[in-house]
Amino acid sequence: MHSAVQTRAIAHRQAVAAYVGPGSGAESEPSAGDEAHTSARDNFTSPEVTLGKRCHGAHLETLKLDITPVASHYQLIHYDVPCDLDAATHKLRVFGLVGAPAELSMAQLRALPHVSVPVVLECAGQGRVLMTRRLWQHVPWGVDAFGCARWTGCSLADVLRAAAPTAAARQVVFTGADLGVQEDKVQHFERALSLEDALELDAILAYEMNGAELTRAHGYPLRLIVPGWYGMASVKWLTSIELTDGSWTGLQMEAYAYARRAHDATLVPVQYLNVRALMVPPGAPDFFTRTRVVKPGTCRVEGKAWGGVFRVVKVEFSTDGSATWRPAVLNAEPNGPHGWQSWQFDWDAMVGSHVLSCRAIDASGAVQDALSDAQYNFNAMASTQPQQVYVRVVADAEVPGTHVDLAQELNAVQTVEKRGARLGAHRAHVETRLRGAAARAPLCASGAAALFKTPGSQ
Ligand SMILES: Nc1nc2c(c(=O)[nH]1)N[C@H]1C(S)=C(S)[C@@H](COP(=O)(O)O)O[C@H]1N2
Ligand SMILES: [Mo]
Repeated sequence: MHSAVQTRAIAHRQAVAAYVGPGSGAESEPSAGDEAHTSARDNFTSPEVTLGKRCHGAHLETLKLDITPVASHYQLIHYDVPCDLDAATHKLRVFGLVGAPAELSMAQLRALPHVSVPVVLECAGQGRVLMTRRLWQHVPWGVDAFGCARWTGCSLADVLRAAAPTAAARQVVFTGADLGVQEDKVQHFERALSLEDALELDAILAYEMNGAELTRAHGYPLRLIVPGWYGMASVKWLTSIELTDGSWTGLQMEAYAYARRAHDATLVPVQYLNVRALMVPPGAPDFFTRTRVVKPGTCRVEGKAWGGVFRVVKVEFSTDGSATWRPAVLNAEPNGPHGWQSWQFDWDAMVGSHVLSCRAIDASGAVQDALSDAQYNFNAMASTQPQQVYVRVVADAEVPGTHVDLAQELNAVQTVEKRGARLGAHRAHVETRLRGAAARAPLCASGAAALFKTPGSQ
């Protein structure tokens, strides 16, 4: 039996698949001369690099922990961090179609009953580098746009009920203090929920993260947390909540949307989290490429998985670049209704090169996407192509002084990149050939192709 929220999540998923999924008639590639997208996986633009440093990703190794430390939790900040906000004077304005408008101080919010729960937060741009065409101005996330912090605050539903929405109220608009320009228009960061979602998603008006006051970058002094939805719904530096008749629309409803083209009038705004598993890359990393070095023998690979408003029922592991899958072991219970499920897989690591991947399946039967060059939606949102971790297994991998020659992998990658750049317009053809080669070749070659396909995924 699905809850009302889960039923809406399934309807949303179906709407997305019908709009931008396979066979939907969506453009599979931008047309020639497209300025909005990169033309290859390795040509990062200056805005991407700048934003990628300001808005850092999580450290994948923290997937070992049940709770992501604040400094390792990803961050996404569209404009500037508003550094003039002060908890002593901050006010949350609740207005619009309500019987009892209010201006609530932090002291008043803290006096209300509170909840304190781990919540998986994930940016909708997660895994964008795995798409053939990235949106060139946005953060080029690997699979690192996630975190599971413990958020403490009062219930959004309690505050909304106290404000007494009128019969005409349909929608709740959340406004952040941060101000900037996007699509040539000055604006605050704003995002809306339907009134029923705002009442039923267990959303939190949060003032603490991992037991301490919010940091400025994460929304001090007050932010919204919407469990089970991609991160754009969780508005930071919250200054107001407006109830409307449902007619409000704003740029972040379009920017974070499944679209077929720029300024798409019939786009589907991004909502629910997709199912996903991630692993702690095992062994030790090469500083620059993040290629892993592991010693032979049993290697316990650990990770976390989440399914948004659905439980994770299965995690699968692949040691051959996601050609074949074997079941991983789920450990105990998830760390809360909105947290994540830990899992492990004992891999018999043999000397050589390998590409490790994992994927999750949720209680509604949803499974992650397969690796694909064709997958594309205009805003490059919500990719669930599996993480790929390139591993070289060598004897004495843990002994300082051991010589490890990763030139073979580097050369393979550089050759692939050079070929791609040289052939320009024939890129798709090259990639098709590489895919064919990867299917036929021994593990080493498929490993190199996988590295090329997933810069930053480790
Ligand atoms: N006011 C405001 N809220 C915001 C944003 C923002 O730029 N401004 N970014 C959103 C996006 S897209 C994401 S993914 C999450 C990131 O939250 P975090 O930085 O705390 O991880 O915040 C959301 N809330
Ligand atoms: Mo995001």
